[in-house]
Amino acid sequence: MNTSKLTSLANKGVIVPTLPNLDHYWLPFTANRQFKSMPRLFKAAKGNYYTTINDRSVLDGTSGLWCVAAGHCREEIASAVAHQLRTLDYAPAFQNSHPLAFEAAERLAEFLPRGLDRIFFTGSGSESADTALKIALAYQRVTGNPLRNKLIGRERGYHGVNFGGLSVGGIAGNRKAFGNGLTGVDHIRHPLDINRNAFTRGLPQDGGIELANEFEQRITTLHDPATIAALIVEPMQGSAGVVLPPVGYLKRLREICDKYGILLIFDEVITGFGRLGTRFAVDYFGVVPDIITVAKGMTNGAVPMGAVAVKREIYDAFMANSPANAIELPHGYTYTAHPIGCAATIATLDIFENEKLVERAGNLSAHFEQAAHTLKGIPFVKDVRNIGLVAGIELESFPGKLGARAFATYLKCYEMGVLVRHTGEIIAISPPLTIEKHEIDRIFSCIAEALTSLAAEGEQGLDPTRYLKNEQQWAAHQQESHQQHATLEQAA
Ligand code: PXG
Ligand code: PLP
Repeated sequence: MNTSKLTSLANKGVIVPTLPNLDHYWLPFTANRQFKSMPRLFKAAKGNYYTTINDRSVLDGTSGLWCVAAGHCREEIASAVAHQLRTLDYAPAFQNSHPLAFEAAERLAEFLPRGLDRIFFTGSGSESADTALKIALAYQRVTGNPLRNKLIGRERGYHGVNFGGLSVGGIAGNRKAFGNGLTGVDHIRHPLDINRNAFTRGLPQDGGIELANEFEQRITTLHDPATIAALIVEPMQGSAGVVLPPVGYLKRLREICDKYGILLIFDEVITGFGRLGTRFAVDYFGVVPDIITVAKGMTNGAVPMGAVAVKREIYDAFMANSPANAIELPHGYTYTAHPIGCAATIATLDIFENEKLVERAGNLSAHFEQAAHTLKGIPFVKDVRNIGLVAGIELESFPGKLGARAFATYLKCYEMGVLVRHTGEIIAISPPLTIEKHEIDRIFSCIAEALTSLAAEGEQGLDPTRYLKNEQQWAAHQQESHQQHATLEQAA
């Protein structure tokens, strides 16, 4: 039912539902039927907290989906975006542009690791991943290596949901429904080894070099290395449940890429913008790729936007090897360098600078690590992994119900007013960089409490219908009142 119909009913003294009609929106990566039976809706947010539609305060332990690094509803971003919308709402991205696009690129280039200072704008992390892969393939072609056309990704990798990123990605559940994807793609092993490294604080110490060497072995035995265009990896695998590279691993991957002329792409959609306590994972690990992808934190989540930064030599190669007046890269989006995205990016970079957010995150990471590892010994916790302001808590599954325990933990924490993220049987924590120590403590003590109560409840604790009774009653009531309105409306 539309708003004007509801308003006219309200004017007739009929009670109007406060819950929107849930029928039409198909939620992404969500169990839609389950969600719609107990909708978890936020109506506002400020700083490190959300307000739910039924007026509860929820501490944001996840920065939204890893994106709201500077805390919610930042006035600086809101006013920059509002101003831009009133000044220049849109300018054609192809064959025209606007000054803010160049300013945003320059500001980003200053913030990014040195040398990665030629910037292509996108609308999301998925678009960044596909753009980076296309630039890598086209680069090999313009530099006279058209047979270098294979792409290598990694098991458990996440590079978004578009066909390129999906193909190099390595999360089986995301791939299997969607056919064959790109051809000419292979994957290297992921570095997670719980048996060896459970409860390691920070990076695992051992095994990095041998694991990276497996990449070399794979490309030389299964492929001619001269057919590989690029290797794409997340320096820390976020979506697959916080998988950390062992010491020395990324550096060795870089060496192997150099040895065989393979481009190295770091997908920093999650690790960029201070998440590890450094500006980028590049700074944390001291390993510099040829191409970096970013999104999320770049606009503080306020406007959908991403970017791909390439080494100057890559950009220059396109300029040097394309005919005069030719389009050097036939690629781009309607919304590439969208004015409001550029305004949000610049405002976000200002906040990072003014509030020294990266240093703040770095200074908090020891406390965060300590708090995360208090979960050792809590029921079902079989590993805690941490780096910067990221923690992954891996749980033992209930037999035959993979993911049910993490989902119940998420629901229980949500009831207790803390938002955590669950993926498979892993809880991932990644609070805004503006988080306070007492809030960090609250997140982990809430998880401990949730798990302890799940242990007491046994299998029935895994049943989602046990949680959020208010939301459930309210959803049922609201659905009913939507139906009543529809009936009244028909009768009228
Ligand atoms: N690359 C990486 C490394 C990512 O983490 C993407 C690309 C895709 O970005 P977009 O903007 O297209 O979603 C991502 C996104 C989670 C979670 O809970 C992670 C992401 C997105 C949503 C949820 O781990 N990562
Ligand atoms: N589909 C059609 C029919 C289009 O015309 C366009 C862009 O012009 C697209 C898809 C791509 O849209 P976007 O540039 O927003 O990615």
